[in-house]
Amino acid sequence: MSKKISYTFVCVFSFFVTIAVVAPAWAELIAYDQFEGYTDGVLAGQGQGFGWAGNWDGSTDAIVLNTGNLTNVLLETYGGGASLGTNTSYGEYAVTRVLETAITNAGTYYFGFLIQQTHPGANHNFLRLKDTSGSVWSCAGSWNSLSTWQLIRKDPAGSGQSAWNSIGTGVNESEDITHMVIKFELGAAGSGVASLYINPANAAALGGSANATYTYSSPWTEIYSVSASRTTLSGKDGVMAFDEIRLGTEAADMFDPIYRPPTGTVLIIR
Ligand SMILES: [Ca+2]
Repeated sequence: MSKKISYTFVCVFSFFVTIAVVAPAWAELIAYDQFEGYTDGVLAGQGQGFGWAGNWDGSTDAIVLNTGNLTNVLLETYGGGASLGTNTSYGEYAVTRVLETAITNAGTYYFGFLIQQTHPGANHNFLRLKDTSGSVWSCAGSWNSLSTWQLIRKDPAGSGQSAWNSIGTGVNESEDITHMVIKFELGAAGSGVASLYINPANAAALGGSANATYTYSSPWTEIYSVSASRTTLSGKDGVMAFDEIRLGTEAADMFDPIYRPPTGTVLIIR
C-alpha cells in the first residue's frame, strides 16, 4: 500500500513539476513567431508560432529564410528569420498577421521584436500594431531620414502624412541587430501610453525610464494585428530583417525562453 501511494505521489508531483517549468513562458504570452518551421521563400501564405488567427498576408517582397535567424545575447532565438527589401521601386511593402484574439481590454501589454536594416536612416522600416480597420496603432523603427530610432504613431486617427508623427529615442540607428520593446499602458476609457525601449537589458528595465514615450490623444480601440512595413524613400535600396516577434502581458515575456517541447518526448497521462 505504501509503495502504491508513493508511486502515485511521484506521478502527481512530476505532473505539477512539468506544469511549473512550462508556465512562466506560456502563461502570459499572447503570441509569438520565431520563424521556425517555415519553408524558404515568400512569407505570405505561411505561418508558424503561436497565438495567430491565420498565416502572414501581404507583399510577396517579404521573404523567410531558415538561414536568416537574428540573434541576441539576451534572448534564446530559434529557426530562421524574415526580411523585406528585394524590391527597390518606390512604395510600401508590408506583411500582416492577425492575432487569434484581439486585445480589447485595458491593461499593460508588451510588443517586442528584433530588427536589422542595411541602410540606417534611408527608409521607413518598422514593425507595428494595427486595429481591425487596418489603421496603425503604434510602430517602432526607422522613420524618414532621421538618424535615431523612432517611436512612431498615427494620431489622431486619420489619413495622409499629417496624421503620422514620430518621437526620437536618442539612440542612433545602426546596422546592428536591435531589440525593441513597446510597452502599452492602456486605460479603460480609451486612453493609452506607449513607451519604447531600445535594447533593454532585462525585464526589470521595462519598468524604468523609456527611450521614448507618447500619450495618445485619440482613444485606442484594439490591437488586432502585427505588421512589418518597409517603404523605400527616393528609390533607395536596403533590407529590413525582423525576427523574434512577441506579444505578452508581462515584461518577462520579452525575455523568457519560449517553451519548446523536446524532440521525441512523449507525455503519458495515466
Ligand atoms: Ca528566429
